[in-house]
Amino acid sequence: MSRPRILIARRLFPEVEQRLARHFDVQTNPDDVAWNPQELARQLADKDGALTTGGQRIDAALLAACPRLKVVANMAVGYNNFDVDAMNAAGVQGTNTPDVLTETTADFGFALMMAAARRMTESEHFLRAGRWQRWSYDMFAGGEVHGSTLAILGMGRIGQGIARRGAHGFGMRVIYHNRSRLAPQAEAECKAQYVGMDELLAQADHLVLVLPYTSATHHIVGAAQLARMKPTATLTNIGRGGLVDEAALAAALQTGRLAAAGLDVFEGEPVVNPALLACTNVVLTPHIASATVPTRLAMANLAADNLIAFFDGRGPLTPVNQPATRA
Ligand code: 8YV
Repeated sequence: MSRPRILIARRLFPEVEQRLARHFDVQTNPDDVAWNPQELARQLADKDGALTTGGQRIDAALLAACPRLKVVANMAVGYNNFDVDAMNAAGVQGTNTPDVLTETTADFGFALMMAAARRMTESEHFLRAGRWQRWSYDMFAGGEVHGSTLAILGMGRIGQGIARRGAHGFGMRVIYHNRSRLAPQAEAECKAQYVGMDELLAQADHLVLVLPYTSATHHIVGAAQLARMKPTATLTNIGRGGLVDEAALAAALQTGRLAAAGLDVFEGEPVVNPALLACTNVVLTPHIASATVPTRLAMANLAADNLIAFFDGRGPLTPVNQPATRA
């Protein structure tokens, strides 16, 4: 029997590419081209499976052009690049990479919140520009982190990781809002109190967004929500750019309606809204919350494990959908 054909959509750890090549006929992307949808469909037209990295849209149009495709393993915990309904209808299994990135991503979310609150990049730019000439009492005076109120919107694994860091490491009061309330034991572990969305916004000293991006969470924080926050508060987004109305956020940052923001994700990434680039009180990073070498390797290996288990007939390890059987 011929071996399944796999596309690895972006350049990956050589050891993971080699591992996959022991199981499959593998096509790699050594030049690391970010293919457009038409080119991706062309590359996938004769493939049985794919390893994607979150930036490739798997939708009805692509699936129609790729009749052999049976499984797509996303090297990301988020899978908003998957049209799950279209994949279910087409009989295509999707998988993601939960758990292996939780603590690393929570570390980064916490660091980004702190960097925004304590104005770290803004003050570094000032220093590098040779503008530091003397001490002054309010030079880059920011907001307090320890002992303040940490508000988490989206209390999944990563949200809970950030909550634990705030509660246990920094003595913060932790409040959260989520589709569903955590079990009492999970709430106790991160000393977190469930509140409604309005209360979350009004009480937040530092609001952190860690929820999945869906049609229901599109622009979940816009002008109306920002208006309910304290002007001294910060907003950090490590979920997906589309959770925030970026134009409204930029306006709030520019007018002093909000003190600062930390953003690792952007609606049009890798293109960043110029209105955000024009704000000095925002820390901007290029979607790197999970980017440590061990974590990215674990993510790549889990995506590979999913493909291997799927084609072995063991079933996917971390499925995200329940597809109809593909003919
Ligand atoms: C990924 C992420 O690195 O896991 C996610 O959902 O956003 C990041 O950890 C990114 O999506 C590229 O795979």
